Amino acid sequence: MTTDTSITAGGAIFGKLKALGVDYVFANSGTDFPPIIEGLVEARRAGIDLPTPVTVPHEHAAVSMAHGYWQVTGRPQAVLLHTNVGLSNGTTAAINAWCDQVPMILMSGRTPVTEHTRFGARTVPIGWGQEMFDQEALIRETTKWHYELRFADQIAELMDRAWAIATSTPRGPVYLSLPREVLCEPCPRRGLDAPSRMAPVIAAPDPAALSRAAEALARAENPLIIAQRGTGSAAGFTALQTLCETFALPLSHYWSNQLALPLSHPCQVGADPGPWLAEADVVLVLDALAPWFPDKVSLRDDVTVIHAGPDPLFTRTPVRNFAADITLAGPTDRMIDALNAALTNQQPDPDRIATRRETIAQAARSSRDSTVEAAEKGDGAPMTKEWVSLCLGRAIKAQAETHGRRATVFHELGCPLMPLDLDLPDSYFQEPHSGGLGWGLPAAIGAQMACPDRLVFATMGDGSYMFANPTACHLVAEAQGVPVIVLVLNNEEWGAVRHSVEGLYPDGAARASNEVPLTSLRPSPDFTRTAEASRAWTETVTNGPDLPAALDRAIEVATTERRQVLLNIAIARAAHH
Ligand SMILES: Cc1ncc(C[n+]2csc(CCOP(=O)(O)OP(=O)(O)O)c2C)c(N)n1
Ligand SMILES: [Mg+2]
Repeated sequence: MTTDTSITAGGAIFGKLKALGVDYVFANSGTDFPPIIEGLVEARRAGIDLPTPVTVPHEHAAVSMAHGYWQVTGRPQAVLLHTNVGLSNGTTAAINAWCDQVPMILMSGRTPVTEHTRFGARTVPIGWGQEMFDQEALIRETTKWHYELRFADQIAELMDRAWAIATSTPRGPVYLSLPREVLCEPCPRRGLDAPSRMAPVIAAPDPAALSRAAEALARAENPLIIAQRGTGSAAGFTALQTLCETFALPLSHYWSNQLALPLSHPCQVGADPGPWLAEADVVLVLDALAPWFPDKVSLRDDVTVIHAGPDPLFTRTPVRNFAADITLAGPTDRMIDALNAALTNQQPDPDRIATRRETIAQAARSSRDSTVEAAEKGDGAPMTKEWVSLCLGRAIKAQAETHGRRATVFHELGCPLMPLDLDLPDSYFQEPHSGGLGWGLPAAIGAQMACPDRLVFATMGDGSYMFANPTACHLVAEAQGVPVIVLVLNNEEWGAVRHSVEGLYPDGAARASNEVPLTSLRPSPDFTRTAEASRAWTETVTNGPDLPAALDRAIEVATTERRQVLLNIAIARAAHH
């Protein structure tokens, strides 16, 4: 029984989440949910301000939607799953969120502890079947903090703590398990409508380390920046351009899953840092988990390596032994500002900077030209992924010029970065380096929910599309009125797996066989019909030159009818390179 001063705990959680700035609770419910659903309606009736609950019929999609929503807003969301089984379905997506340092409040019910008498106690056999000694163990390695709620009156304070820890440097998901009997208890309303009483901890670099980094960069003959996970914010994106321009610093997007510089920037030298690294005397590793390929790169003996980022040593990665002569910890955008400020005290030789600026600009130009040239050769039937990227990038530019529309491309073995030629900080996201496939489509839907007027493209391989539980994703996109544009780059195989076999055994038996085992996805399903089941507008494109017009039609439908779109695009099986 609840009163004027209390509310069912299952509903109290929603009110508190709203007060913490959460807009959506991505949920997949079960028999642990009666006090959550009852409490939610009770809270609505009581006029409490609540986040919007969204029914997501697969947990991997629910967690990935929160991931994509964060990427375009910087606002952490919440996910509510069903006991251990729902949580385990969501765990791959939590591994991705953890790897990408995406804050979110993850919750799942816990089967009732008690077997009788108490309200909320076990009823049907799953109450016993879903019991675990340690449910939190499922998610322990990929959360910053985890706890099992013991009493309803802990909710306000615990959620403050969960939120503050999730948003502290380095950010990441937190997990709360919710036993059903506790969710059934009345919860005092005090504190539920207030923002967090705990401020997140924002790390800042050691001033001495910062001066050493600035000195090293200023005296460098052959500096290099490797940036993998973007710049932390739009302001960081602008600040990094200033840093690169002022000191003529070349930047490589090596395996980058976000943009750090506009791809047309004269300091952006492409995705291969190899030749630059061989010469480099100072390398700034900007939030990069694996900045180079240790077996293929040898650095100069006298190189100074600076690692800067939220967790420059990636302390939760057991083995990661890249040299780190100077480490700077803090949010990436603040680090860039700090370096800009520290470098104002340095006076590098202006002639050296001017000469280097010209060399870098030439290299940047030629890398960009050869990207376009190679992509243009891929317009066959079937076509290459690079051709799709080139056409999509051109369509995005045309939309920006004629309609002022912004666009974001999600890429999961879909459209490679370089031929897209994008220029804006949150215009591109690739799957996290944890590579738990199935992230791209739901992350794009989450982003589109946050930015309804943006063009959002989910580009992915046929394998990645199937990992995304596409039926569940299309249902959510239709239910939420999300006009996401899905490009399935369909080579009828797990090409990356085949390439990996051929890379490790270039003269091996598997490569010499007609069909590399365990990589074929033939006969390919007609993916247009999967999407049409949720009334998407679809087309199959087999001929490269037909693609630009198909993209224009897709954008027209998405923007005028606000309806989801899927293009099933025939992609050539690329040779290993
Ligand atoms: C959840 C999960 N299962 C398996 C893998 C292993 N894996 C890595 S790439 C890949 C193939 C992806 O195929 P597709 O999306 O069609 O892209 P393609 O390589 O064909 O371009 C697989 C299965 C993974 N990364 N994640
Ligand atoms: Mg494929």
